Amino acid sequence: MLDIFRKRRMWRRRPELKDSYDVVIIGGGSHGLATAYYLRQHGITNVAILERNYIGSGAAGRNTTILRSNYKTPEGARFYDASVKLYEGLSQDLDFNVMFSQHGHLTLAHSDRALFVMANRAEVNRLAGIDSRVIGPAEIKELAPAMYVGEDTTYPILGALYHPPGGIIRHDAVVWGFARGADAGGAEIHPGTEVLGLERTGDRITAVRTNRGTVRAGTVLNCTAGWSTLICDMAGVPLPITTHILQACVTECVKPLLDVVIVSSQMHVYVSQTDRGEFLMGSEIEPWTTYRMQGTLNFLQDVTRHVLELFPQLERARLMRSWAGLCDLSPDYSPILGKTEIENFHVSAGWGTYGFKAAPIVGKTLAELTATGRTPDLIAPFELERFYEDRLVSELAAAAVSH
Ligand code: PYC
Repeated sequence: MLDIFRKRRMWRRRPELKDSYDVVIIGGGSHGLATAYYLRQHGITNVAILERNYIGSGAAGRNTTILRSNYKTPEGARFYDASVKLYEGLSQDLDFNVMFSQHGHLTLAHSDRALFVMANRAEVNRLAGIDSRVIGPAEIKELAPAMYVGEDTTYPILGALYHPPGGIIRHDAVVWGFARGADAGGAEIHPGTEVLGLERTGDRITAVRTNRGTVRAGTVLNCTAGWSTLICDMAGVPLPITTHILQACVTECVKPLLDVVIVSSQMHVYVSQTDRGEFLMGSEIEPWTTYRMQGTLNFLQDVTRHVLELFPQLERARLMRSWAGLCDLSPDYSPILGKTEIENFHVSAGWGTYGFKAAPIVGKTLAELTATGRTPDLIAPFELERFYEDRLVSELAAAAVSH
């Protein structure tokens, strides 16, 4: 092969599956790939990432690309803040441009009650050292001059929670960057490799059965988001998770109008403008449970109605694409991250609509747990065990998606 083509390959071709790995990661999305990447920092390189489809084909490729850390609980805020900080340095770490546009995030308040909740969130955020504050309509207008902030609307804007470090990022660049870094560190990426079963002896998983053969594993990590309950069922570990869809869509490209992320819980919308110029918008999580990633007309009608109240100038813009992603919802809307009752089987699950934001910090902390056997302090509040000990970390209503 010519050198020029060899250099341009992002990662090695899929090799044959070996009989055994130190770590088998199920799920080739942002969490699985990030974990493989950070495992290398602990000298663990005999790693296989098993992906049923192509890498990034699940939630990593079907999200809204929003990053932020203005969460409701101190545990959540600290955790997502660590993630945003890793994202800030990720292009440099990976030597690959992940196109993080950190241009700020506004959560609109349309009632006194909403303003009170925002003020509360700002306090929690600031105590964790996170830049987050309540602002009034004049400052909102300065930050988003194209948005309609008149009082003659269904939901007049009284203020907003302003979070300057929030922004958007290229989701596929994150997937490709982590995949390239993981591959360079020796991890094997196996797309088209479906997990069919887990072999368990006592408190250990001994092997992973796949459509390409059975592999023995020192540690198994379940990073399959929307499908995490199915994989955990194979291990005999029930998860308190239900899987739903969240839909989003983009318009055709229009001239630059918006360079902050706009979110409204009351209108159930979030809107941003991509680097290409599309308006990316989404609405609330669908209430029914499903693994079918199929969109609905109702969603398109609702989301466009609300977005047009904020951006009437988009009236003639055409919709180009829509998609639905799986969201694995836990009872308190915080993740289920770390150890399970099986000593060599750890999970990254229960993300709801927050998973993509957490990819680097999940990778770093899961890698540390795998390498040392100790749960890092940052993720201790998110252990599965909390549901048996009544230690919930409620992130209910920390987003505009009805959860
Ligand atoms: O939590 O920022 C968020 C979000 C946006 C869309 C879905 N979740």
